[in-house]
Amino acid sequence: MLVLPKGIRHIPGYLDRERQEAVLAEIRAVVAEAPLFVPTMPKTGKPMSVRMTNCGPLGWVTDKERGYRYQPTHPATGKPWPAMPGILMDIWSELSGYAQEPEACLVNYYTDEAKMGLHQDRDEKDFSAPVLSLSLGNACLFRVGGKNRNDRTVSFRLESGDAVIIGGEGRLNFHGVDRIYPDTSGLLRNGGRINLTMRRVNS
Ligand code: MD3
Ligand code: FE
Repeated sequence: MLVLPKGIRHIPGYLDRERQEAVLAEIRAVVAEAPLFVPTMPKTGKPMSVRMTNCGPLGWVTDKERGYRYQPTHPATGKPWPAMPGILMDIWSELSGYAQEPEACLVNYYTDEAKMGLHQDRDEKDFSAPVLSLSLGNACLFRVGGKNRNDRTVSFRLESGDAVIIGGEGRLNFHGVDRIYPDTSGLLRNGGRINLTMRRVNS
């Protein structure tokens, strides 16, 4: 039996197909207004393989010059991020157990070749609020460890419709996406995977 670290809860199949389609339609509208951008690593400028955009008052961005940060505008268009869709607000209230609304929703798009290295999320001011993740499209192999890079990790699949809730205690655990499994979902016509990560940023 797979045991996840304390503070990390996986809910397989939380969104049924109809609700996945409804969320996807909203995300397509977000991407139309706030195009996917190529995030680059601080200092080196090396591009990540994931493409990103955001909705809500704040969005996570990174580039060579200014590094990881949250900001209220899109890095290419300079426009404010699109509003957080109501359906995402609803899912946040159903699952987060947190009274305040999410401030940021990061949209990560993975082609079937993309991955995300093991990392910690520490660009938020408030680590006590939960983080809520929703997966759409092809499955991935997700990995989560402890608070130190060298801690033991556990790996499991995230499928379309799955939710992961990271509570206060799991907030600083290392995590990453090792691979995408092609042709494991019919949700996205051109394959790949979308992950939505909803957060509080400034407490
Ligand atoms: C576990 N995204 O954008 S979401 C990220 O699937 C990120 O796109 C991954 O890691 C993705 O930063 C994972 C699930 C997640 C988010 C935050 C966590 C898991 C986490 C923070 C601590 C531990
Ligand atoms: Fe992360």
